[in-house]
Amino acid sequence: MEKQLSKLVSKLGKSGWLNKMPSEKEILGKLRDAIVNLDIEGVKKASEEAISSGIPAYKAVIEGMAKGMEIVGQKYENGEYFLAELIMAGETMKEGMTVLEPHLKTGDIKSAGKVVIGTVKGDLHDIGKNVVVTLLKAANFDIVDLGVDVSAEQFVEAVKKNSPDIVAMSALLTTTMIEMEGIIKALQKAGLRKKVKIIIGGAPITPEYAKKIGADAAAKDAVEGVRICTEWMKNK
Ligand code: B12
Repeated sequence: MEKQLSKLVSKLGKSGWLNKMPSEKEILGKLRDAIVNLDIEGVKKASEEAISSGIPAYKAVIEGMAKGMEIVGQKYENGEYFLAELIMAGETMKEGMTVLEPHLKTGDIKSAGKVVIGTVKGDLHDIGKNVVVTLLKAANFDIVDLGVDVSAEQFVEAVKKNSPDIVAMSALLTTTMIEMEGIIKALQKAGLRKKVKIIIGGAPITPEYAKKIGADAAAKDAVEGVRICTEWMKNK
């Protein structure tokens, strides 16, 4: 059996068939480029290719599509892309997510913990937050998603109502990240701060900023965020 298999592999190798199979790097590159080129059909195709090649869905999101979004941001800064392209890039990423998201789910296992999450007041960016939500769900967390433009009062109300283990906040703008401090202060004032762990994220967020405003952690991406939340729940 082993001999037959190695014969087959060698035959395929000689025929060049194996070499024609795109590598993981190539597929992730296709995903990145499809986002940069605002190519909805291309992103769907590359997402399907990623899944059929056995690339983990989270990797396709973080190392493929999110990398493309970074480039879109740079193009916007350089004046090469305008708001219309930013919107299209967001829509393109959402299409990719519809293919990848079902492959991130792990089923009905016991909840790992409860997370209240939202994008802070004044900020409408939700693609990154939604990636975090998807990966937290895949790790069996119960999620209360407050959406975008969420005020301190709404966070406080949601914590009172749902008694979560973790509060997660997202901000993509330097003008809205400052809202996070107000939300932490509001939780303190309501006597809820000690009952929850707080994690923050988004492009302008750093661990130093988290420390400065009294959050428990900052994550550079959704994978790191889920790892931190999972660690917290283990130590609870
Ligand atoms: C798409 C986009 C938009 C879309 C948003 C669509 C949507 N539904 O979200 C639209 C067109 C609406 C938009 C609007 C604006 N945008 Co915009 N946008 C972007 C862009 C290109 C990509 C953001 C994105 O989705 N990235 C992909 C995701 C996957 O990455 P992410 O959000 O960073 O999230 C990851 C991590 O940060 C982390 N994470 C995020 N949140 C959280 C939370 C937690 C708890 C954890 C653990 C982790 C985590 O995990 C995620 C996945 O790994 C960025 C450029 C960039 N490179 O960030 C500009 C950018 C953020 N936008 C910018 C600007 C200026 C604007 C506008 C003001 C433009 C305008 N003139 O109107 C408006 C503001 C609207 C508002 N009030 O919010 C600037 C911000 C500059 C600044 N320093 O503040 C950027 C950086 C572009 C630039 N280079 O100038 N934008």
